[in-house]
Amino acid sequence: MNIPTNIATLIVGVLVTLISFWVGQHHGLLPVAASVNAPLIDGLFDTMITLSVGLFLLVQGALIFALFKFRKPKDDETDGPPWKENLPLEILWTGIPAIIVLGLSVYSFEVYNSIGGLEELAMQAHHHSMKGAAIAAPLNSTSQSSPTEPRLATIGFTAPANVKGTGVTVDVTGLQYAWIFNYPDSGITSGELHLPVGQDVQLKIKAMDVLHAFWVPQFRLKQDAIPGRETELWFKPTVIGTYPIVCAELCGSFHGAMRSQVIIEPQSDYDAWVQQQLADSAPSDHPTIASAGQSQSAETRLAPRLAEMGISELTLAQVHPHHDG
Ligand SMILES: [Cu+2]
Repeated sequence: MNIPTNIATLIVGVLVTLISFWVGQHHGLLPVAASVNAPLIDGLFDTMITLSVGLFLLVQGALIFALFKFRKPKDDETDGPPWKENLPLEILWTGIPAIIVLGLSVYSFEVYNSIGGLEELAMQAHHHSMKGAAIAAPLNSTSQSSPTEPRLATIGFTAPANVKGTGVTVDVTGLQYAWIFNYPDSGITSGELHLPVGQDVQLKIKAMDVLHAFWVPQFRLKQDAIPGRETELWFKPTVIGTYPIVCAELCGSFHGAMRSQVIIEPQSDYDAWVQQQLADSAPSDHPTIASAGQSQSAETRLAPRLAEMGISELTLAQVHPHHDG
């Protein structure tokens, strides 16, 4: 048997291709793309949908076609002709999947690299090599995780091209069962993440207790929060709006309730929010506590707000980087 090459096959091929491309562009399965990373992920996803639809139509079409075409005629008890092998067909159905898988591997690796996925690995390699070097040269042990370290550049890793991580830095802490956001520049601690639109953002993610995962579907970003190890995310929010922050790692009985939200707003609104937060947490707001003087800790000031969130002062003392001593 040869591979069929007639006009009907050609038409079917063109149709399958057109349908696949159409579905790949119009599946509507993804939420709004709200970060610079999102179009990259979506391009990969659309490509995979296109290929999957094409393969699905081909395989199911061949099955249904064979059902009718090779149906056993009534009262026909004879067997079909025996087939031993079909080399062209076997080359085709091995070669095409191999090319698809290889192409998707290279493509997805490129996307992963563009959104800074490899940067994390480079950091770890760097940290490990620095730990080794620190024994011989203690002065080096203080320089830790700058993406512009020459050592990283020489092995081909640089900060992701589309995000520099220079705009807003936020310390993110996951704990059973909440997210806490600390802005080291202003000292603000919040239960929801506010960010100005169009600014490069760097999140430094930690976990207090067990594994969690920081996930914003609209950013197409997900990063593990790991006890004892800091992970990072870089992105730039591009669309104003309020999006869910979801814990994407089963972390205990109330994992499903471990949600917060990220508010992407114009710079002026963001600045106003920062001012409001600073005013809210000012010592004068809590006269009984304020009488303790200027030396009061951030934990003490923030305690009333966090009590509302169901987070204990003890927990906060562990989370907040500005605790005494
Ligand atoms: Cu969790």
